[in-house]
Amino acid sequence: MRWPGIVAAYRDLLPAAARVVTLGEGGTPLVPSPSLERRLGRPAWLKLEGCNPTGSFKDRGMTMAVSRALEAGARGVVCASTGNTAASAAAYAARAGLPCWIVLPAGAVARGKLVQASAHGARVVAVDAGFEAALDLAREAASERHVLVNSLNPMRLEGQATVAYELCEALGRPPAVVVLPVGNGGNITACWMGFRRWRDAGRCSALPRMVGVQAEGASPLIRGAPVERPQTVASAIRIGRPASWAGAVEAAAASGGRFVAVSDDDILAAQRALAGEGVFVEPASAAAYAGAGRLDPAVLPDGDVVCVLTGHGLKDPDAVPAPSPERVAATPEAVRALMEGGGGARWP
Ligand code: AN7
Repeated sequence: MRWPGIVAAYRDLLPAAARVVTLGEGGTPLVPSPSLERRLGRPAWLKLEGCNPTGSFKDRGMTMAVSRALEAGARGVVCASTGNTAASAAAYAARAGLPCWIVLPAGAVARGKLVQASAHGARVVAVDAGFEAALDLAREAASERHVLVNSLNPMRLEGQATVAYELCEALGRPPAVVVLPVGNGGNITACWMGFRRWRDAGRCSALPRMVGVQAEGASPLIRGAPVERPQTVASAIRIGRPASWAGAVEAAAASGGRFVAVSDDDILAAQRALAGEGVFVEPASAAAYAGAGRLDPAVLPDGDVVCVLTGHGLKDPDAVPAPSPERVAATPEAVRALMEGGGGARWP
């Protein structure tokens, strides 16, 4: 069956769109995590949002935001970004035939994301400031002609809510716990909205606990105060003043969930562990897995635990130690001798 993209798949739960700009986003794999199941003693799942068209969950929101912008007669779209919003906005704007303007914190965006934005023809502006200032700039520069497609645009959250619908359908009921990385707070807000919509439509009665994971050096929601100069290897969530602060707090509190902080070492170890079971994600996404590993099985509700893995590992190749292939003679004997000895390129 051909997957039509989230707008067509969940038409009954989304605002109407006359003309849909889609790249077939959503419908992403949900695969078991043997390591997390062992750790938590419950069915544990990985939602592979890195399998979206531009390699991150942002595509779910971007199909809605760009469709609506086109419909409203916009001349272009604009966003600030730690990288994935930029890549997604650039792709969907290209698809719509609209120019795309991107404001980035200089030197703070992973290589794969920058490459994507320029490949799709976006105009990229870098400022000597953090993401928060870049967002302020984009917001002020935006207008009816140049529509802001950050998650402050309500269409973004509408689209991102569809991850909740997919989880409920795939499992036949809502998960007991959903763990996801939090930067600006848009995604946890949208996901929680999605579960409540699913319940209000009479399709389930229970709701999951929402657990938001932040990096220790960029954890305003755990500290309860903005972080002036956020630091973490997970550049996607290097955000000290989340725009959707209230929505994120509400999602965790109302669902009986919480926020968890994980160190950069935890994040990189989680990235390696996931890669070891065949799933390559960027550091921000690995944070969710690291946070899930911190949950105490003794107080965890029964049922499925889902880790939302928001972005693909290829987004940020520099976060991984450079591979060092073993050099051998170009003969089958030399290669076979290595294989028999169990050698090969390893992640150090
Ligand atoms: C892989 O692209 O903020 O809490 O500008 O790229 O909704 O911000 C990205 C965020 C998690 C956090 N995982 O989601 C941007 C941007 C990945 C991300 C988040 C981001 P929010």
